Formats: sequence, C-alpha cells, structure tokens
Amino acid sequence: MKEFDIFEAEALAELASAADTPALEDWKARRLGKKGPLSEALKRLKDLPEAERREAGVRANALKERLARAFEARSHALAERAIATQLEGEWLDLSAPVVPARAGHLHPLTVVARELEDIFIGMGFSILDGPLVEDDWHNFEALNIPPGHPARDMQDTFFTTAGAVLRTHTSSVQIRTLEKYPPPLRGVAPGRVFRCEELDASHEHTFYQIEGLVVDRDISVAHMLYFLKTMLAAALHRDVEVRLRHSYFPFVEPGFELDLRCSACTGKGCSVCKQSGWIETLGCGLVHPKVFKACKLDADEWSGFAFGLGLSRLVMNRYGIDDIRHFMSGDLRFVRQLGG
Ligand code: FA5
Repeated sequence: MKEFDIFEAEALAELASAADTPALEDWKARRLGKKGPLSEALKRLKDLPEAERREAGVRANALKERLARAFEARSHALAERAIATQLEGEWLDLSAPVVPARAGHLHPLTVVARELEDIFIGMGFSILDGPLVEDDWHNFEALNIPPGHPARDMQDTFFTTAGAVLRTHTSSVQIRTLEKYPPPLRGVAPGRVFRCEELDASHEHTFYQIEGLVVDRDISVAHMLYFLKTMLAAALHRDVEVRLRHSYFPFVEPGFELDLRCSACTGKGCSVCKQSGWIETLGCGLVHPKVFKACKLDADEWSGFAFGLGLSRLVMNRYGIDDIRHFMSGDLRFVRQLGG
C-alpha cells in the first residue's frame, strides 16, 4: 500500500513536468501501460491472501483511475496552451502602418514604342525586325553608302573584330524588308542602335530609333508628311510644332530632317536643344532608286517613303527629360519617377 502512495506521488510530479505531447505519451506508456508497474501489480493481486486482495484491488484500480484523469487533465491543459501560443503568434495588428508594395512598371521607352506600334498597326503597318549586329551590305552598301563614301563618316560606327557592324541605324531593316517581302508594303521597325559618339545631353552611344517604310505606286512627300504628323501628335498626346529642313541621306531623294519644338525649355533654348529651341527628331525622304535596285526591285514601278525617328529623343520630349544619359544610367530613381 505504501508503494502505491510513493508511486502515485512520483507519477503525478513527473506528469506535472511533462511539457509536450512526446513527454506525455512517454509518461502514459511507463505509468499506465500494460507493462508498467501498476499493471504488473494488478496482475499480481491474485497471489495475495483473500483478505488483502480485495482492499489492494480497490486501491490499485482507484489509483489507476486517478492517474488516467490526471493524464487527461494534463493533456487538455497542454493542448490549450499550444493553441494560446499559436494564436499569440498569429496575432495581426490591424493598426500597424502599411508599407506599400512597389509594383513594377514598363520603362518609358517601352511605353512609347508600344504606343507608336499601335498607332502604326492602326494605319495598316506591320512590325518589322532585324539583327543588332549587321553586315556592311545591310547597314551601308545597299543603302547607297558604298565603301569609301563620305556618308560613312556621318555615323561613327562600332565594328566587331570579325568586321561586322553594330547597326548605326534601323535603316538596315529597310533592306532586309525589301529583300524579303514583295511590295506594296508598310512597316515599322523599332529597335536599338549604336554609335561611337561624343556623349552629351542629347547624344548617347546606345539609343533607340523607329524606322518606317512605305512602298507602293505613286507615293509622294505629301503622303509622308501626313503619316509623320499623325504619328507625332498621337505619340506626344498633344499638338506638335514641327519644322522640316532639307537634308542629305544617301538612301532617300529628296531627304529631310524633321525637328520638334523642344519641350524641356518650350523653345526658349536649353542644354537639350543646344539653345536652338528645336530637337532634331527624325530623318526622312523618298526611297532612293538605287535602294530599290539593290533589292532587285523596279525603281520605275515602285516609289516609297522612309523615315528614321529618334525614339529616345521623342521620349525625352514627351516626359520633359533633360538628359538622354539618364536612360542608360541604371539609376532607379529616374525610372521610378516616370513609372505608373
Ligand atoms: C539616320 O539614322 C537615318 N537612318 C534616318 C533616316 C531614315 C533618314 C530613313 C531617311 C530615311 P540620323 O543619323 O539623323 O539619321 O538619326 C536619326 C535620328 O536619331 C535623329 O534625328 C535623332 O533623333 C536620333 N539620333 C541620332 N544620333 C543620336 C544619338 N547619338 N543619341 C540619341 N539620338 C540620336
């Protein structure tokens, strides 16, 4: 009987210090399990004399029941505590200040390029493409700029060691298009171009152009002007002030340069427009007969216009950006300012 008392005291003390489910299960197996001392004691009751057996049996069963109840109570208490701890951890402070998530957005060059593509698609144009690393034929020769021609110096060129050219303008796509698709055709080719230039607020070594090409019968400068004005007004979301100057490009005749009123200074003169109030925005003209011939097309049958727009400069004009070098600077403050 005394052993029962000691066993109970020890078992209860041990139960009180069991702090988790594995400890509880272990306690149950040792104290109440079939091979535990209590079960063994119950098995041995039959060996006791009749008078003692009854009392010992009653006490042992009562003890077993008390320990089972204590086990249930302890299990319950531990489960409650686990839930309380979990709830404590999951507590949400609805009054805490919110740190807003910063959503990404398209780069302004992508935004304007896509808008321009949509404008042209709406006017029946296809979107054209060509390689950034070009051969001499597509970047120069087929565009009526043969080797040794002084016009090669108009664009300072990066050459690869293998003699290939980093395209200096998207006009190379004109040749690839005329070689591949039979006219009549209308297409625009947005893309990156490279020039080994002195850098300043409006000159980068890597910038973006959009080339346009329309070939059909009886195309005139009037058609060209209509398309260019429609495009610029739609791209800049405002009425545009432009000026057209005669200019020389070997692959068009006649050739022009179109300037936009500078939006950084509204024409007063600043570093972007080199104090002139105008931004040189695109070159254009009627496709030169020699270009048609280089692409094995009949120059008497076909006529067309082409233009090469400085997309980076157009984006500057639209957003009032004062230095083209911001585009390649990798400065996130610049990109974020123009987002949304
Ligand atoms: C050309 O690249 C001709 N291929 C354009 C052309 C196409 C003329 C079809 C006729 C017919 P130009 O070198 O002027 O031309 O460049 C065209 C435009 O690119 C310029 O008006 C200007 O807006 C932009 N541009 C030229 N150089 C730079 C530069 N370093 N940085 C940023 N933009 C430039």
